[in-house]
Amino acid sequence: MTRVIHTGDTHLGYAQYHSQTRRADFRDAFEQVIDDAIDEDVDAVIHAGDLFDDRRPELSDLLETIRLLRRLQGEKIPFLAVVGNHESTRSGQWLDLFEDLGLAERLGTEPRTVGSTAFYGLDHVPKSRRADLDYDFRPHNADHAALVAHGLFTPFAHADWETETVLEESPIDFDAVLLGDNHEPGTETVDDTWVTYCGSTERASAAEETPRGYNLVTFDDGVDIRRRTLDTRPFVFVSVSLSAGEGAERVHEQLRQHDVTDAVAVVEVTGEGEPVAPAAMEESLTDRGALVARVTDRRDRESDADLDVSFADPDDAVAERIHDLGLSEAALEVDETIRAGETADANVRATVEARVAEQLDGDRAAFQPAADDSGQGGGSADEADEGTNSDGSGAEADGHSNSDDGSGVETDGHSDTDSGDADATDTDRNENGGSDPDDPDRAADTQVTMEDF
Ligand SMILES: [Mn+2]
Repeated sequence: MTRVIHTGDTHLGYAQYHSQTRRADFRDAFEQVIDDAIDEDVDAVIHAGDLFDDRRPELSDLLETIRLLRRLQGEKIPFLAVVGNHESTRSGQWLDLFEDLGLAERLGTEPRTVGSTAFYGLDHVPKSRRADLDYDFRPHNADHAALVAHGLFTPFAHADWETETVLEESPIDFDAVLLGDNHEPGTETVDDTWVTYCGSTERASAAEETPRGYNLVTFDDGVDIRRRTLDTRPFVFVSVSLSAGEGAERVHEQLRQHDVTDAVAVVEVTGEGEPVAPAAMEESLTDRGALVARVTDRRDRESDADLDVSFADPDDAVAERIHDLGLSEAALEVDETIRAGETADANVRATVEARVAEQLDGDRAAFQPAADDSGQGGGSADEADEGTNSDGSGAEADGHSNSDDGSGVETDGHSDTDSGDADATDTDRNENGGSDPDDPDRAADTQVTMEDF
């Protein structure tokens, strides 16, 4: 028998809403998983990728991660993981550093047997390179086998990677596939194999309304997958529909009915009525003790459809528009160097020249315009899913969270043999909340992180 915790998408280091408290929340959620692993004395902690939110975690995030992994190490609980799209770098993987320190093991094509189960790993691989994958997993002698992978797999929402293909092409007969990337938990079977997303451990976007948690997976006669929820930062979701003649006072009245103390308050205003000033409402919510408040007036869109900018976070808005432009990877990098980079002004010209020259030499694909993936961004899931999944049972994967794979910028085509270069487009951002999946604001899942091409 083998009993493991299956977690993933912990996004350590994510200062959501530019809040250091939120950064600590992500750390705390992961620490709860570690606490439970030790309390339950599981045989291993399996991490399905996106340990870090960013490929450049800060030193404090690294130190905290080492501290937490060391707690597992002290209890002789192995930490087995794959690399997600958020944390993947071209120069090597953080996971290799932790492996070198004896704090983690990177799963791959060789079996890693824990008890009666052999575990294998498949890092996130950009779409453009999946055709070349040979799924060449080596044989094992265990009773059971499980694949740990990071990506958007069928039959879950927003899938762009066929689970059937992986299972068919793999020489191993897997009992279960333990997944990360889609932040919405869910469990299904594909060709008699259990396929499950554990979901994120903290809300990496306001679209992640259901409770956060992880899976407790037991391999015995069969595979038993149980969901455990985590005690995370409260999010208060309020939708106010105004009638003609109503305005800010009505919104305030509705908001006063909610306890927002220490919560992230996510408010949307719909319907008719008079204009409201989101900033004033956000201020009143934070005055009442909310950690963060985000108010979105959905009615703006109808009259101003071309201008899908939410001033809740201008950086995200700019990033989203740039994503929509469908620029090549090289162009995005030039933009990053000039606009938002850490390069001193005096060095911008030289830096841009050097990087473009480098790409001309080795990475011509970087000059391909991004494919048009507008229309796939954000939550294209059924709005109805949101309601049906609100019990957090995990049976549904409505996955508003992690939908845009940034396919437009995957033509990176460089020769790095390490799998899992992060896509240029980030996948799971939506700080503006709301429940309309087609709303461009909601599609602001696409935070473009251009630091590192
Ligand atoms: Mn993720």
